Amino acid sequence: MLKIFGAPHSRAFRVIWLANEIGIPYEHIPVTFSVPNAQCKEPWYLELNPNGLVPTIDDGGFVMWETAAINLYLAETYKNSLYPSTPQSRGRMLQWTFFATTEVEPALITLFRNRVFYPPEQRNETLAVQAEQTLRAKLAILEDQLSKPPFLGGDTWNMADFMVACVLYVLTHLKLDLTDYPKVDVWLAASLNRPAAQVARKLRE
Ligand SMILES: N[C@@H](CCC(=O)N[C@@H](CS)C(=O)NCC(=O)O)C(=O)O
Repeated sequence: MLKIFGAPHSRAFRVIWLANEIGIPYEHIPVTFSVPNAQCKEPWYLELNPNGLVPTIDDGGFVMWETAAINLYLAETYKNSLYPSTPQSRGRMLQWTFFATTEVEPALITLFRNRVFYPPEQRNETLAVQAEQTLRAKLAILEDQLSKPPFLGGDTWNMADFMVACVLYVLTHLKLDLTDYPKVDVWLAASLNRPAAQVARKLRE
């Protein structure tokens, strides 16, 4: 059975959401990542993932890490209706995946750390302001896209939508004003309210 390593409030959340979304049976091993008790730095875990971060999966002996890669692998391996069926729609899924992980996520995480996660005395407001500016520019691109077909994947919510929505989940902790991005706001809320997302969100509580 698929094993998913990583505390439910880590990026493992995204893998747990997908496993529920496409109906893969799995065992969840909630490896911790915060100091001083970071199990992801223990030798047994480093054998699985030399990068010492969560999540990691073991799919019947095939071990891999990097969240987005894991989810693309699972979606392709366990056939399901969310996986795009043409080279073009798969290209679009990859486009939005790289956009989410390389363009959106760094700004989102910097903003989250400096507005929410770090203790107040460690927060850097200059970095937060820059990150918010970058993030808003990326949200404007998503807003524009969602004004055309209703979903990033086209006419239906598919893996392209999943790969972006699971990264944007952090927004729910930021309480960023999304008035300028009404379509993103509605699309994200609907994505995060999907039954599979709710299962994964419940584990974080
Ligand atoms: N690019 C990696 C990042 C993984 C990552 O940073 N995971 C965090 C938890 S969400 C972690 O393990 N942090 C522990 C650390 O930074 O030492 C991925 O997407 O899987």
